[in-house]
Amino acid sequence: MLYPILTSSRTVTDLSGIWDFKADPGTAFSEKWYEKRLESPLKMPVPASYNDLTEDIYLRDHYGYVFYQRSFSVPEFIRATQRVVLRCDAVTHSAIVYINGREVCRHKGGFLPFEAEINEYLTDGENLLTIAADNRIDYTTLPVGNPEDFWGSRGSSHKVQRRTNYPNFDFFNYCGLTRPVRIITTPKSYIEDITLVPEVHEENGTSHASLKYSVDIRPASGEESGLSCTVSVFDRDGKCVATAEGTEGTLEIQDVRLWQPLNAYLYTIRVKYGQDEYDLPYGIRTVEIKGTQFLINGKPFYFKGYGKHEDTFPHGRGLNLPMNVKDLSLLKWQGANSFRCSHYPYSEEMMRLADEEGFVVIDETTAVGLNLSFGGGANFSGKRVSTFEPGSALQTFEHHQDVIRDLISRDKNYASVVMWNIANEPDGACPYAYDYFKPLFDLARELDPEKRPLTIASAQMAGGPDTDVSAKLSDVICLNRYYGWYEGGPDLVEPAEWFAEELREWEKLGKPLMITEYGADTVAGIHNTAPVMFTEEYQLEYYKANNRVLDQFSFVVGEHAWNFADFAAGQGTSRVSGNKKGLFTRDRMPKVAAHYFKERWNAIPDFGYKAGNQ
Ligand code: BDP
Repeated sequence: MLYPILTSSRTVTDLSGIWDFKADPGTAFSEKWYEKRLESPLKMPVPASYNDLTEDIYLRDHYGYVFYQRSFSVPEFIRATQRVVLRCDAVTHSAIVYINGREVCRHKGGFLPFEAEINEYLTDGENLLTIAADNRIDYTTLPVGNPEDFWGSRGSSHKVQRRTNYPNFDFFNYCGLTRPVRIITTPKSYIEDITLVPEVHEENGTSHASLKYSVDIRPASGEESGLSCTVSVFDRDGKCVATAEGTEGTLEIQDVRLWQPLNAYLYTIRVKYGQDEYDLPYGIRTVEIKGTQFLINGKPFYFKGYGKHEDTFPHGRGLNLPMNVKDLSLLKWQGANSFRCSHYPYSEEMMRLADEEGFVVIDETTAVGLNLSFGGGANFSGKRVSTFEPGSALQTFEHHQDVIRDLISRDKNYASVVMWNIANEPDGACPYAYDYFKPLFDLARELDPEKRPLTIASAQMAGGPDTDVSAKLSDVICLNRYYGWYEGGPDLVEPAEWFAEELREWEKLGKPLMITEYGADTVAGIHNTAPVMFTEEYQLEYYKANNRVLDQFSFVVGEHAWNFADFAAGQGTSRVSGNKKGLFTRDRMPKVAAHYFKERWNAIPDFGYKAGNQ
């Protein structure tokens, strides 16, 4: 799906601003709230999560629908001649859109965009736009939630209401219209999508790129033939370096300037079809796995960086452009070169920024919480269930396919994206895990025009290569490991030995491996002369001990610390106002270990770090 931009043929109207808002007490649909102006609404900004924007604990933890409403007009001359489209970049976790009381579309999944043509819904003058957003998560949604009270049934009815917002994952279930809502116009015959696949050849010390392209066009009726399609490539100085005719073909770029980590170079791919025109910023680079190496542009890359979250105060998971810029600035300051979109696709604004700034990205689906084995698997009134057993309670497979489809469709052209993560910490040791994941890996491989590497971020409880399904499926083994925290903390010596022992097992597979999570909760400002858990000193010693292990193994191609910054999580006895594993606080101040990583990462080159892995 194309990102909405202004071009000579397209307009974009951003509906960001203050909208009317009201939480559904359970009667909104029977009272048809979408047909009229909301009564006594709150004022709510879009984009943002609503949860932290009032002082009401019940709204913060509201579980169910909320209604957002505003009005807008589209001039008659535009409606008459152009295709008018409503695009929602993210509504958590599912949406029903109404215009003037009529249902326009529904969408499931809170982190990917959807759009609908709305010409036929529009009238002269003001139109009433209502978006009902539902934050409920269960065993059919991604992420996965516990529809019932997982933790027991004590408590008053008020408490139960609050407790029902209980995700099966460790981040706060922020909701709402978290990314922009826009009205886009295109000509009636229009460019639906663009797909590019680069191939780079070296000749006499210079690189040449063959860029295969295909343009997905939608002619208006009567214009099925006759409209021409032209694709041109412009360099950064605006010089046209290649051009081709037709909806499919190859563009030859001589002496190509490659997109490199932290040294990005973006061409502009200009597509013209009939009256429609679209400009796609595009970096040319290659990604390949060779033995235990992860090659970018043919050179062995070492991942330095973090698993992140889209999480700020008070936006929640709402788009926060200043913080996106600040975060990438902090990563650069530390000598980091990459991050993982844990645990859902990030905003398109962040992806475009990563492309522009040269950050290497592991792009992730919303598949988190796919593990029903916690607590002995007794989630179902005491009955043991196997997470992926066909017919068991987890029914995410079809939605998982949709998420993979939509994620790859949205992000396939980003140079920054070098790998797709199909799931975070699923029940990888479940005997049915292979049957669940194999078709998903096949689907992703088929859909990705670039055939990037695929992975799963594996949990410790999935075990080693003999039990963890990722040993069979992942192109790069990605491990989330907490040796010295959940495993063996507060000891840091023996857990490091266990870590090394485990890596020796994975090494036998002959695949590259990176650590996608390791960390220790650390409350900023808590210090001790001895490294005691939760102090900044413990976090520092924890990372030193683990990094000593990572440095011993040449097949280890990267380290992503968990987490970049402290973030909000569900309430519980092990979370002190959120997860405190950040190397930065939630307002982005460095803990002691952030300075240590700055020194470490600035000394580690982006390429060729592991001498034994050349
Ligand atoms: C891992 C999860 C991550 C959690 C982290 C933690 O992938 O989402 O936040 O543990 O416990 O299991 O901090």
